[in-house]
Amino acid sequence: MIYQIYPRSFQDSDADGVGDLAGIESRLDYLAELGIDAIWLSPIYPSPMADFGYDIADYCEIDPMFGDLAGFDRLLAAVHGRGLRLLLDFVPNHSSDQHPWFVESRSSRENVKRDWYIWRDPAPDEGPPNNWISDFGGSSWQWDESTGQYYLHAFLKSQPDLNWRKPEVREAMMAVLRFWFDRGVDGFRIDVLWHIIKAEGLPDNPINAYWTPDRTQRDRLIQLYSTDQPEAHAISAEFRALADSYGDRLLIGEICLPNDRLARWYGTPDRLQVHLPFNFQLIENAWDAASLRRTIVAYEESVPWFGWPNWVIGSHDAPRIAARVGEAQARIAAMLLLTLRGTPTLYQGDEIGIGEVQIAPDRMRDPQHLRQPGLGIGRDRSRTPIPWDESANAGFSTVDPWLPLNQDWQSRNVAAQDRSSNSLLCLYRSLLTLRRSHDALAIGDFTLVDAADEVLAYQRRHTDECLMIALNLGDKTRPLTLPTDTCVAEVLCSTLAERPMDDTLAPNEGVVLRLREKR
Ligand code: TEU
Repeated sequence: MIYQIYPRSFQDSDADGVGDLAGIESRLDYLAELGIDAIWLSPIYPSPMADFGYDIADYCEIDPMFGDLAGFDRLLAAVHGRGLRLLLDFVPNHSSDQHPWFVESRSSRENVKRDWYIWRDPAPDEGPPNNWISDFGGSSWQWDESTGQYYLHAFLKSQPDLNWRKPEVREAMMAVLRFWFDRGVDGFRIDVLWHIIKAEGLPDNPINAYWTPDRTQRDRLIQLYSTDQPEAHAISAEFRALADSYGDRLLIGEICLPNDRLARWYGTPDRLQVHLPFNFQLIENAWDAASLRRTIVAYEESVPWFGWPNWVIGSHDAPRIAARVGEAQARIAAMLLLTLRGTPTLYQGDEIGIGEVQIAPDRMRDPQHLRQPGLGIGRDRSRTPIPWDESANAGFSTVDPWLPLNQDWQSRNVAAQDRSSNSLLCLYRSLLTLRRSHDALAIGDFTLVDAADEVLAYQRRHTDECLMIALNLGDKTRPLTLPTDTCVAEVLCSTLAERPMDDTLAPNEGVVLRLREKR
């Protein structure tokens, strides 16, 4: 299992209200005990923090807010010392406008780095070169007065897009990957991988006829020419070749596309791309058994035979799972995430079920929200600090944290859940232990099983072991139907403290059962 750490909000060690590397190091025992395999760190590089680290000013350094390279090496050694892996966030699509490459690029039209970024003359009407809209709202083009051209930015104007058609850019970025691989990093999550190349000629994107004003400005257009270009797949294959040259390293692609197009990012058997194109469908899917069933089957069918599936249920960009499905179903979500076939990614804080967090308007920091208020797309609510215990500032910091804590932190914190054997945290630990001790869960086949309404049921099989998972997505008691000629050999886990001793599922109950043939 991959555990995503949002470094600003994990643990502060130097009393500035923002988390840091030494803080993470001090909490590694917690992660090891939870039973994770790898940590993915959101960006820790020098950054003006306009997009909280996704605007990078130096790809090969650590922001002083988080520590320094020596501290990073210590953290990496400590992670490895516990038998865990460390993945970094690689942000190839754009840099910060403070990156020396961009500073040079915008200095004059003749600068050697001018076309390291995407500069264009205005359209005949003096407006932007095309109709593209930034993910954070407004035109994707920013006018530069002193050199009389526009530059492209898929996100903030302080995040100019790099020009991946330029060989020098590719070489510089490959050197970045080598820098971290040489230090011993186990892999990368690659930010907006499907964005990195734009269609030749930068044609206008088509209008989305289904757009309504409750959706983001970005969705006014279909991102046909600005994303998912064939040339980006070639670059993805180059990343993989480099990673493979180092041996056992992992590449995850952050890619938001439908199944058929997502699957292409695995590459082909003779030219592999990323190991795991992130699968965000559990984040987006309606929370009901029938549609989850369809989603899971369609995704399973789309994964090529040489590829390995993965599931993500939360992130620093998405609403909290517990806020979305509620306290009772957050336990079902945990069981689903950890029993599906494929690598699960868990976002920090979801293991204690942090739900909706109220953030006063004057404390909101996310540029996505601040630029398009009123749409409910703010990401701050998923980025609040981890409440560790009942002490001041929840043990996260000795000072007021950069974002407020979850309102219920005095009861919902790691220490409290550690003490209560019935907590969500303990359920996560049990499920992770189960996953480790049963190959059927870790690597077994997946088959859907017929089930009552509102129940999602499937089997996982490996050699002679057959496990069945049954999840009651509703709040009524439901029959627990076993496949013909089988009976329960053992109840390996229930999401509830007391499981009814009959062939039913209690409201909001999920179970992992070991089946055997009836004799
Ligand atoms: O996110 C890319 C991305 O797809 C987001 O725009 C997403 O659609 C949105 O946040 C959903 O609410 C990555 C990072 O994860 C995000 O934090 C960055 O802001 C973004 O790239 C730019 O680097």
